[in-house]
Amino acid sequence: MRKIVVTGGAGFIGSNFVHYVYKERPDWHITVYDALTYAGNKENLKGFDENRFSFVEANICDEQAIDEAVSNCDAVVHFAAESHNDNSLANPWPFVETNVVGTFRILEATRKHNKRLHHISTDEVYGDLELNDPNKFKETTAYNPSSPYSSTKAGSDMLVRAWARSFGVKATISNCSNNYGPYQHVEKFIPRQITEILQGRKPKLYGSGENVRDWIHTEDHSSAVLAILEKGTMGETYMIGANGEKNNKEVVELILELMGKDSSDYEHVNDRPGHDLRYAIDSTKLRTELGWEPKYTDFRAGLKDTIDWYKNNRSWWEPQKVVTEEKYKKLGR
Ligand code: NAD
Ligand code: TDX
Repeated sequence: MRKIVVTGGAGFIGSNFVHYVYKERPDWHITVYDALTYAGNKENLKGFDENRFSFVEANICDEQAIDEAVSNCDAVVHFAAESHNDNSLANPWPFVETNVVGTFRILEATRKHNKRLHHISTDEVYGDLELNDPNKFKETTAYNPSSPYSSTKAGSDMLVRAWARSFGVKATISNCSNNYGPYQHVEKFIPRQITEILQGRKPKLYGSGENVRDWIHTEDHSSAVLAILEKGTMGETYMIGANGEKNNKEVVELILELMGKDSSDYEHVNDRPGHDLRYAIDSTKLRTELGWEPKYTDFRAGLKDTIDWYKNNRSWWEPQKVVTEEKYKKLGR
C-alpha cells in the first residue's frame, strides 16, 4: 500500500490519522478528500511535504469526484461523516445524505475500481447499556441505534457489510468509542466544557450526568485503524476501545479540578432527547488478533494535555465557539 485517500481528513479524528500515518509510514502518499463543512478545518493539516500529501476539496456524495479520487489510490480510509448527535436531532437530513448516500458512493467507487476500503464507524450503532450490565459491546452485538446520527452510521455499516458479501468489496469496519484529544470541535462534550471555563462560564451537564462514555485518546484510535487497514481480515468488524468508562459528572468534575476551579462549579441543563445511557467496548478481538494496545491509558494525563492545548490554541477554536453556543442556546442546552 502506497497511496491512500482519507475522507473526512480535515476533521478531528481524520486529521489525527493523517498526521499519524505521515509519521509512521514515510513512504506513503496521503490524499485528504474533504468537503470542509463547519467541522472541517485545513488548519488541522499543516506541515506536510507536497510530494507526500495532497488535498481534494469535494463532497463524498459527488459521484464523479469520488470516483476519480478512488481510481487513483490503493486504499480508502473513510472517516467523513456528520458526527454530532445534537445536530442530528435538530436537522437529520445532512446525516442521511452524508452518512448513508455518501458511503454508498464510496462503496460503488471502490467496487468499480477494486480498491481496499476501511470504514470508520461508532459504538453508538449498538444502542446503549444499563449501568450494571456486565456485557460490553462486541462485534456480534445486535444493532439498535437510538438517534438520527447513530441510525445513519448503522445504515452505512450495513451497506459496507452487504457490498463486502455480495460484491466482494475488500472492506473492513471499525466501531470505536468516544474520542478525546486536541483539535476536537467545541460542540463536543469535553472541548465544550474546557472552552466554557476558559471563557468564564460554567460547564453544562445534560440531565443528571450519570451517562457513561468509554473514552479513548484519538491517537489510539488512529493506531488501531492503521493496524486494521494493514492486518485486518476482509469483511470483518473490529471494536476499538481502551477501557475508559467514566460518567459525565466525573469528567466535568475532573476538568474543573485540573483547571483550578471548584469541582462542583457546573450547571445542569436540559437533557438530550433519547440520550443513550452507557457505552462500553470489549476490544478483545483487536487486541488478540491484531496485537493492538492503547498507549494513552492515563485519562487524567491525557485530559490535562488536552486542556493545555485548548488554552494555547484559542485562535483555532474561538471562531467556532460563538456559532456553536448560539445553537445550544436555542435548544436550552
Ligand atoms: P468531525 O465532525 O470532526 O469531522 C468530519 C469531517 O468530515 C470534517 O472534516 C468534514 O468537513 C468532513 N465531511 C463531512 N461531510 C462530508 C461530505 N459530505 N463529504 C466530504 N467530507 C465531509 O468528525 P470526527 O469526530 O472526526 O469523526 C470522524 C469519524 O469517526 C466519523 O465517521 C464518526 O462517525 C466516527 N467516530 C467518531 C467518534 C468521536 O468520538 N468523535 C467516535 C467513534 C467514531
Ligand atoms: O454540553 C454537553 N453536556 C453533556 O452533558 C454536551 C455537548 C454533551 N453532554 C453529554 C452527552 C453525552 O452523554 O456528554 C456525553 C458526550 O457527548 P458528545 O460529545 O456529544 O458525544 P456522544 O453523543 O457520546 O457521541 C460521540 O461519541 C460517539 C461522538 O460525537 C460521535 O461522533 C461518536 O460516534
